[in-house]
Amino acid sequence: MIERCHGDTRPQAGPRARTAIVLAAAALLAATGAAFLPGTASAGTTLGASAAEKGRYFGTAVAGFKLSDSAYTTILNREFNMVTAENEMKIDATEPQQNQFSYGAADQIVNHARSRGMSVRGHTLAWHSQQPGWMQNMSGSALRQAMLNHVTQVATHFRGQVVAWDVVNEAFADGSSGGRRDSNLQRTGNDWIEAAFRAADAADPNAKLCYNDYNTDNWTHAKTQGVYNMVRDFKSRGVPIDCVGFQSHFNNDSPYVSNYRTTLSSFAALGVDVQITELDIQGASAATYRSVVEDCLAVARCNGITVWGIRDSDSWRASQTPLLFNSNGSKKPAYDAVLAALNNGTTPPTTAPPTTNPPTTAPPTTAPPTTAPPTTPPPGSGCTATLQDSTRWGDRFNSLVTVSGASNWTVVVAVTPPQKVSNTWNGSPSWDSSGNVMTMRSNGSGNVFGFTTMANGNWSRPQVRSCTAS
Ligand code: G2I
Repeated sequence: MIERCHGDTRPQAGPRARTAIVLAAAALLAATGAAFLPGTASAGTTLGASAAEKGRYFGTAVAGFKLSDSAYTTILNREFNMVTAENEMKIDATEPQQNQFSYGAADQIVNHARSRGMSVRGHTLAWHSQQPGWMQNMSGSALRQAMLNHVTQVATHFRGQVVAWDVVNEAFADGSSGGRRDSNLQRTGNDWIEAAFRAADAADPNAKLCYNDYNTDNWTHAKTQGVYNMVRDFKSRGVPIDCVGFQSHFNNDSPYVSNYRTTLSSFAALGVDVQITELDIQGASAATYRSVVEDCLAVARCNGITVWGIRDSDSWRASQTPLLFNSNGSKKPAYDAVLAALNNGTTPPTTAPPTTNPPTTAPPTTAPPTTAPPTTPPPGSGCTATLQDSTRWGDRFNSLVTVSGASNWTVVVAVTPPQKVSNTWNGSPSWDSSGNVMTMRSNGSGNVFGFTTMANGNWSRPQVRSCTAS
């Protein structure tokens, strides 16, 4: 059974955090009997397709200059459904001279990904590192304004193309302080992080806005607690933060620890999504990779995993051979372990995940799954579209629509506000101005398309309004 993976196809309307995430997925397509394009990924046999069946994504960092390497792109296109530009969206790449923006390399990666149905994580808008020379030399209010302008310009450029932004990267100090890292940005005032989030929110109200850091995996570490306290504070004051990225560069000095799941679930309990954003593991222990995947699957708000490169030779730490593919492109035991974990893993819990100290906010509870029969709309002109309930999570649910009577079709589906469609697959969607009515057109992926609806408290079934053959 062949599946074609999904793209970022969210509507453009709706308030930010209330619309929740984007990154859910294709499920149960194997059971539909749908015909799909040859050459696309099979559910259960690639990282992206298997993650999608669990309502998650599996991504990789991509270096733009490697897109001409067919061995590289073969693996990229086959395995992954999320892409992060490894360097091309950083400040020095996108604004090399003040107010002169340069998007060519990043656009190339975004276009490569999105034209193949992969989504894109943006990395990163504000960071003490990889600043262009002009910014390194700035301070005070001039720097604050330059940073905010950068956030605004870049988030605006990629608006609608980036599903989640690392708005601020690595702002906390290592060691026992649990406080902020000193930097020129920090010296503009402690509120620089929330200012960056507010600017990003204004520029792209639909992208998920993440804080991203490393060495925040161990729940007992001061740095982890420092970030946790900031996120809790942001949530309590309404600062628009949607997600926390855990880079998860595991090595002998900063190893995977068994309380990692506690870390993920504790942050999630604050009301943010969690994402594993730059995973690599020194030596690529299959067991450790498996544990990381299982930990993510055990936390309902863990949306997905991104590895920081494809082959060992692509890694920033190549000598540690930390990735899932050998330098010759062959799959390593860690790859098999990850795929098995994705395929055998537990579905997201329908009850709240365990929380740990200090729990603050109760995780959302989940209504029981509906068992209502499929809804059949009135026949349209020349085709029939039948909507069927699919996988359901604590905050969202999937629907599958099967079209009969036409191979080129247009189906109109409506969701009920405040529901929002956060993801689609196997069709080309467009939206009305409300963002609640989706017009889905066939795109050669067969006669079954799917979409994820963020419930936002309303679990009513989306309605098929029409099916038109074209
Ligand atoms: O350092 C590992 C990662 C830690 N978290 C944030 C990530 O953004 C970071 O990624 C690495 C890239 O993998 C490296 O590729 O960030 C480094 C610094 O931005 C990247 O290294 C840079 C080199 O410093 C540059 O000299 C080089 O021109 O890569 C550039 C492109 O190869």
